[in-house]
Amino acid sequence: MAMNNTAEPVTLLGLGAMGTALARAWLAAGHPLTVWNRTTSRAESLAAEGATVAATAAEAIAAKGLTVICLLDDASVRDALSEADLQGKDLVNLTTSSPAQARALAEWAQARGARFLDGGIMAVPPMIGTPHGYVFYSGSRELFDTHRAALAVPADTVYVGEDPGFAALHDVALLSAMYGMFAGVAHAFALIRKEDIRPTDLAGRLVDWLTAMASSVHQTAAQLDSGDYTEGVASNLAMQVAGSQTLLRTAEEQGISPELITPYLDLMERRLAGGHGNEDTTGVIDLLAR
Ligand code: FVH
Repeated sequence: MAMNNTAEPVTLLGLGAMGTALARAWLAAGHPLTVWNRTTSRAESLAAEGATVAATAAEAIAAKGLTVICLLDDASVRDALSEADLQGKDLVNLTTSSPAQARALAEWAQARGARFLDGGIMAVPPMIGTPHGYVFYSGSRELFDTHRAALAVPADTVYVGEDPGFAALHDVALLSAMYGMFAGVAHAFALIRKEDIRPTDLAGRLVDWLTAMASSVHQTAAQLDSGDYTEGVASNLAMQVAGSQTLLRTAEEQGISPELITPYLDLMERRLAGGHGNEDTTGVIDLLAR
């Protein structure tokens, strides 16, 4: 791989599916790259592509430049960092974490003399190094600004604040919404599965419908901002709860368990029982606070 003299050195801990994709993006952009992985054999192909392989995480971190971590989970990050000298180091953790885990790791790293930035990757490995996907970052703004060019190599960067927990919170909020969508999609396919309707035909219709409905997110946000959940309401809660009985009856008729959709329908009913039939479904959010 041709070295770019102006590209800063990067150290990467973790060569799983995502770590390997990140490594290839930095190598392709000419960044001198040091890598470490618990299972050394996973570094072999990258060594052939120009990466320097460190024997330990501590040795990798001791190399010059930015250190990026992309391991399985918070526990593996703690393991990998336990022996390293972090004094004066810039650490970016792209491992999926909870906000509290990210804040605790930031505090731990800062107490050892490092600057810390947490990241939440909104991409799957094939998107790395393409215009698709991006990474949320939060924590040290100085670190982010210093290494912005290197961080932008694998994917676009979106800085969401000094709180090191915010990147994780944005990441998990988006992933949680995605799983809600996957649940609805699974239910929809289950409904038609035994009928003479091709899943590939339903797929296009589902995508069109979900894309159209996605813009309702902006209305929900505006209602949360104003506190008025009747603002701009087109389909009120009373009507939606009445309609949900048809969803349940159809699941019954088709011999399908409604278990993926009932949690949300039950919350709509509870909000209606609280006397909010003229509102949008936004009030469901209030019921989730513990
Ligand atoms: N892949 C994806 O689609 C998602 C997209 C969004 C972001 N996630 C997060 O990225 C982190 C890494 O994910 P990954 O896809 O690279 O995961 P794996 O391929 O399973 O690789 C795991 C790496 O972690 C190493 N590892 C595991 N346990 C330990 C440990 N105790 N000490 C040191 N390293 C550990 C593992 O090493 P090895 O098994 O090869 O020795 C891999 O390098 C993750 O947070 C996703 O949520 C990916």
